[in-house]
Order: sequence, then C-alpha cells, then structure tokens
Amino acid sequence: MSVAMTNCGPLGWVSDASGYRYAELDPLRDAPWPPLRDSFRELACGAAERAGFAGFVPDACLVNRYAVGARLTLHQDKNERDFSAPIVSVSLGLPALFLFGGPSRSERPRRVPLEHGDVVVWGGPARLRYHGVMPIQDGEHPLLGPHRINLTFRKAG
Ligand code: MD6
Ligand code: FE
Repeated sequence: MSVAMTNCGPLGWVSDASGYRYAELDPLRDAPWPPLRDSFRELACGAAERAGFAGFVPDACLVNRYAVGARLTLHQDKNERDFSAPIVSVSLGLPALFLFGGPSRSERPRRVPLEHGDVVVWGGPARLRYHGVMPIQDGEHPLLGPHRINLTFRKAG
C-alpha cells in the first residue's frame, strides 16, 4: 500500500529527516537526478501550450509509483516558487480516480477517472486546488503490471 517516489530534472522533491523540499541532489545517492529527457520535456511543454500555458519550462519531474491499494490524501501543491506556471500530470499503468477539489479542503471533490496515457494540465485559477488519488484498485496493466505511475512536471525553482 505504498507510493515510491523519485525524480528527474534539475530539481527533485525529497522528504527526509530535515523535512520536505526541492533539492538538486538525490539524498539516497548524493548525486544529481537523472536529466529530464527531451521527449519528456516536449510532451510537457506541448501539453501546457495546448492548454494555454505557452512558455512553460519545467525544472522538475516528480515520479510517483503506486502499488495496488496506495492512495494520495487531499493536498495542495504549494512548494513551488511560481504559481503562474502550471503542473503537467501524466498517468501511466493502472487507472485511478483522481479527486479534484476546491480551494479549501472542506469542498467535496469531484472524481475524475484517469487512464494510461491521460495528461492533465493544472494551472491558472485551479493551480492551488486541493486534490488527491483514491486507493488504486487491484489489476494488472500490460506494461506496468500491478502499478500506476504518475509524472508531474513542475517549475519548482
Ligand atoms: C497523482 N498527482 O496523480 C498525483 N498534483 O498521482 C498530483 O498530486 C498532482 O496530478 C498537482 C497537479 C497535478 C497532479
Ligand atoms: Fe499534487
């Protein structure tokens, strides 16, 4: 019932004994994160542009891998420096029900099904909305087996 996390790109989201932050080094390896591949950058920038956010330049790609049963509680993404930049979210593997809430935690979220290959661009007035992921249902994806992987491209620094 766990979410495994890593990153690529100049900055990565880390949680360790000293808290949560964006960092240039992977604390597990004491080394930079793998580069953001051109194909990833082109996918993210192209999606952002089509959604009305031309000029998006991501400097972080957070990679979350969900096992069956794993979930993400309602949260806001507010540790990035510039909220005018959107977040581009790519879903792979097992499907998920994404919880799309309002500006306060108390607002009842909508449930949006996300499948392998879906891309969501999250910006403008929606940028600070609460959101989460319902527990991943049991299944077997042809490419990713019993997992869901979500990539979020961000302008963090
Ligand atoms: C996920 N995504 O879909 C988790 N945050 O697994 C997020 O928390 C998220 O998809 C901000 C913007 C888009 C997202
Ligand atoms: Fe989030």
